[in-house]
Amino acid sequence: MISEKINEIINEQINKEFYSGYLYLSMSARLKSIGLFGFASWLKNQAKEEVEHGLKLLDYLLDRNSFVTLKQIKMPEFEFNGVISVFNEIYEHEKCITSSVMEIAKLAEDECDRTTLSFIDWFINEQIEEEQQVKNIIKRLELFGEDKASLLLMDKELAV
Ligand code: OFO
Repeated sequence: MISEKINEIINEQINKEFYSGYLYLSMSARLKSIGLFGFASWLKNQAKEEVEHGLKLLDYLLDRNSFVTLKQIKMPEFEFNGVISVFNEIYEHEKCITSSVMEIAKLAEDECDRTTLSFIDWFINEQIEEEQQVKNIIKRLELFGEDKASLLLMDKELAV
């Protein structure tokens, strides 16, 4: 069994992952409503991945005979000021998630909990990949600014 502190921080992380899913789903809905179907489907897919991350953490707690406490998921908040602003918000959000994953790793290290440390490694690598993916989208959006033809081309590319 893992310590109470690790149990608690992982329960918090489950909530953050589900919140991420909720946030990306609401962004996806907003983008779909303005006709950016590719961006919307990419985000909907990200939302599903976030739920998978939450479930992965939940299963870990159960596999370690620990307690799962599902907390209230807050209402997703974001300002819609165009596509770049959405992706900048996602990038900032992912950086916060990376910090909280790092906090789990730090706590596991302090407690010499090698099982949690090795488990959380997958999340650290996933965060590197996700931050990079979002940064790459931002770089390209910045490149063509307000050009609608390029935006629609990218929308087509991102469709999943
Ligand atoms: Fe956005 O990644 Fe989950 O952890």
